[in-house]
Amino acid sequence: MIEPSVIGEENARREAALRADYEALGTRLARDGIDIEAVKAKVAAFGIAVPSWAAGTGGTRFARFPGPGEPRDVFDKIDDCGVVHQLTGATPAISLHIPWDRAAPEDLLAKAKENDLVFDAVNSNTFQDHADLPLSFRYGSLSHTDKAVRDQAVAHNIECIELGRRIGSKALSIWVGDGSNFPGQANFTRQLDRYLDSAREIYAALPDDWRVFIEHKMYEPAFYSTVVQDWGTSYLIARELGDKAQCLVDLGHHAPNVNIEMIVARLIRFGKLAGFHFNDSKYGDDDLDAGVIDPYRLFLVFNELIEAEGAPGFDPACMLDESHNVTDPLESMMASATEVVRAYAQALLVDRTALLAHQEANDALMASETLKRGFRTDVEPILAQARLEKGAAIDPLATFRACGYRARIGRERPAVSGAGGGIV
Ligand code: LRH
Ligand code: MN
Repeated sequence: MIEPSVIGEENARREAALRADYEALGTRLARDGIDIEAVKAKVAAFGIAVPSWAAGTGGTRFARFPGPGEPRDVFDKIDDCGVVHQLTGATPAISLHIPWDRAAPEDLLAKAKENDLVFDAVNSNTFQDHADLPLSFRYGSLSHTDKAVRDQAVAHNIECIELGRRIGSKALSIWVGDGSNFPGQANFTRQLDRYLDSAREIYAALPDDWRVFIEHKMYEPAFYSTVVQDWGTSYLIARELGDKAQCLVDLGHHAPNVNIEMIVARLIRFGKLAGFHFNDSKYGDDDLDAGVIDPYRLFLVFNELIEAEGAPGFDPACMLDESHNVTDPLESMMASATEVVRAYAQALLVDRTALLAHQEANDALMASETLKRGFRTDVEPILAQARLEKGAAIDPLATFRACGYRARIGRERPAVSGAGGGIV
């Protein structure tokens, strides 16, 4: 963790300016009939989960360029994610990936407690071969033609549920890369039915209070067809499995220009929205920092979430899923978490009564302007005030750079080479 006095010193230098900005924004919002304290309270209560696998430098199939202080193991990753939460106050949970993060549950719990973190969904991994598993997932996993490989993949997912149960997780997140690269290589229907058979076995192993998240993705690593390729397939699978199965939306898993906020509205309407892997993208599954390419899209997703707040069973899991190839991974996670909270805060400011009236009156421009008014509002004083009141940093990035954490772990942890490519 970071020395609290360092955060105190950095905050002390910024508090007067923040107070002035917060008061000015409060006055402006009050003119719109909005109580800034009420918005701040909701922002303060909002938290997202960070992915353990994004604590280290990410890569592409071409290369990975690790920096100083790369995490050596899951415990370093939890320490690093602890710092992100300490400075942003907005990332109280960490999502693990197995087998990358396999460790004794009691050790994981102790390290998480040390960092004031809890565990969110557990991610299974049947898109890589495991050193301790005899069969290969080269031609798929849950949908593989060979029952023995499917059984191996099912057993791995059940192992993830067991570990997750012992560390307090309440969800299993399943993304499989299963698909094909050649027309004719796979029978689409037989392949999906094999996937469904496997998924039913996993579903049957879920504790009563758990959920299973089905994550769709258009392509990669398969480049012709993907078994769980789009939200429609994911929805059909979740409906086939049962009430504990829902659909996870990774923002980068769609073709460019797909209307993701409408997919979100559909999944909410039918009670099947599991939650999100937030990131941003311009072309493919770029896993860029949330809000860096299209912050308005992120805002529009949150606009749908606010519309649905209070709906029965509506409990979307908000997580980041990114690959930080050219930035300090912790700085990127802090900036991304802040952009997600910013989109939430801006969506809270939308005058929903006016919006509905404009929609019902087909006043397209005023409906758009009503949304934009929320998006155009600089909510930074609310975010910073919420952080300050939580003992976090008014300016997380500046405080991170001032505290010397990167240099410290750079000294403590051995340098690693960037052998080969790969996302982690
Ligand atoms: C697949 C994915 C999935 C994770 C992986 C690290 O692209 O989004 O959520 O398992 O990234
Ligand atoms: Mn994802």
